[in-house]
Amino acid sequence: NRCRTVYAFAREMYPKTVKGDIAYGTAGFRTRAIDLDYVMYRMGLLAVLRARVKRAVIGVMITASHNPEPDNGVKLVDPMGEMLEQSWEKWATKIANVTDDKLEHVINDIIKECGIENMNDRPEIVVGKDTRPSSPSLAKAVIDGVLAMGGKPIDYGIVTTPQLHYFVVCKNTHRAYGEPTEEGYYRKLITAFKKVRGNEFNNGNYTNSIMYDGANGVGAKKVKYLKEGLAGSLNIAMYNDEIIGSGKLNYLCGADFVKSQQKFPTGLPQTPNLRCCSVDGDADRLVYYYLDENKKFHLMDGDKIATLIAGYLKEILEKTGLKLNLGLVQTAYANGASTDYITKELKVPVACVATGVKHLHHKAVEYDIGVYFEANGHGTVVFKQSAKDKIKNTYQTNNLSPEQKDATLRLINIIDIINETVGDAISDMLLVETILHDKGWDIRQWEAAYTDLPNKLLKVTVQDRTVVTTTDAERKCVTPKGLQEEIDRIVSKYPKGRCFVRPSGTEDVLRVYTEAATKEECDKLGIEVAKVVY
Ligand code: NG1
Ligand code: ZN
Repeated sequence: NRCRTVYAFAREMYPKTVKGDIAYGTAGFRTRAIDLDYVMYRMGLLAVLRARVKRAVIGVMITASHNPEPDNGVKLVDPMGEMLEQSWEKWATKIANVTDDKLEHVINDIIKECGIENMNDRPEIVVGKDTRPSSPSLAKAVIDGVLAMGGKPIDYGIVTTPQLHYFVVCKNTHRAYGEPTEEGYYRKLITAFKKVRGNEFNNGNYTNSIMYDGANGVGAKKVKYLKEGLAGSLNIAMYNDEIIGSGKLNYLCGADFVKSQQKFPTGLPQTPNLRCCSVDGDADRLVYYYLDENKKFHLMDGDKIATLIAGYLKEILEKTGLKLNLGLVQTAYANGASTDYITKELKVPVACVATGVKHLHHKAVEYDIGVYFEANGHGTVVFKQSAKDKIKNTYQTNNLSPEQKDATLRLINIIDIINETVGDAISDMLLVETILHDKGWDIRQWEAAYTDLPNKLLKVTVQDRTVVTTTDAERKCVTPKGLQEEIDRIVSKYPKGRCFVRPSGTEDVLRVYTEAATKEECDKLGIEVAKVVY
């Protein structure tokens, strides 16, 4: 009966209307919203199958993050907040592309291959969406899929991507990670933040006011609750909070605009030396920046955030006397100056992995405390359970000096400020503010740690981007034959030159990243390499 419902719904309400295939990539499915109805319905079906296999709650997030407003997308969230396991991406791609009359075959294949015997279980599927005007109808399609397959949809409405990951983890840990509600999320962050900050709201050169660019999206809607809860201890001045459907989502503002254009966003006051930050369309990326007296723009991107956090955690750990290993995970897009600084000055080990948060996350969990960030501002810190236990148990012992006790308590509260489940712009902002406050730094002192090498990211449209394959965390091309040798030859002409070429996982383009000693050389290097790959 159930099966009949599944296929009748598919044919009658969510027929596959698009001929071309789509692929479940680093960011799930992402394309024009008008082409996604049937994909959403089928992701609802798949989420229930995944939940039955894992015997756990699974999440479905509807968002296209920093993309323009007419786009949308969908990602599945695994039980501990991770991105969907890689081996299931093929099922997602298969179920999304099969014709309506073959849908039954694919579902039966999944059931058989994964040995699903609990087809009568009714697992919970938590569903969230961003503020795009297309999101409500797409969420309905997901929910219809969940219901048709016999799951129990829990609709959280409009939430940030990291909030949805948090809800999934709270539910699967039976609330050990926190309350699976929006209130629970804010309460956890606000309580921990206030405990660390204490009653001294300002400290040294640090002042407790920040300009916040909400990208006209969910990050603007949600920060209001935080703003109220933090009133006094941190003053958040909010900008770019247009009403839903304005068409302004991510337009000339938001973390992706600021990072990729290296420009000050529209809508914020251009007062010199104000500490500003931007989040992206689903509030999982964060960047900081300011304008100086000459209106020159200064960016503190994901690398700067990562080094600030890693350096600070190292200091705190030293104060506690705890022996825990700390590491930082970056991608090839991390500025070479940041990697140099963190290895040589801070002496924290650095690993480089392929683009995509799942790769960073998986590497970071190898450390007791793993900090991971993409240069674009997406990242977080993860703690091994054993490390958390050690920190808490140490705090209970009686042989700590007052300084050790203080540092250990600080670390305990900092863990609660962090959303370990996935990169979270709001939680990351509270962490950065906590560190700057403790150090008594203004944004210029933070910036002074190291100077970014001039860098450039180019997109090159080619006939078939899959002809380019890479190795060594995407830093070297394997095919086409001879390409890497040619790149090496060009790069060797430029002082401090670095360059790599890789196919994008989210757009039909090749990306060419370059770094060099001066801006002019960096641009020239980019153009030379782009000509070779074109
Ligand atoms: P692709 O399109 O594979 O380069 C982009 C970002 C990633 C990551 C994913 C997922 C760059 C250069 N690439 O990947 O860092 O955020 O989107 O959203 O920023
Ligand atoms: Zn995002």
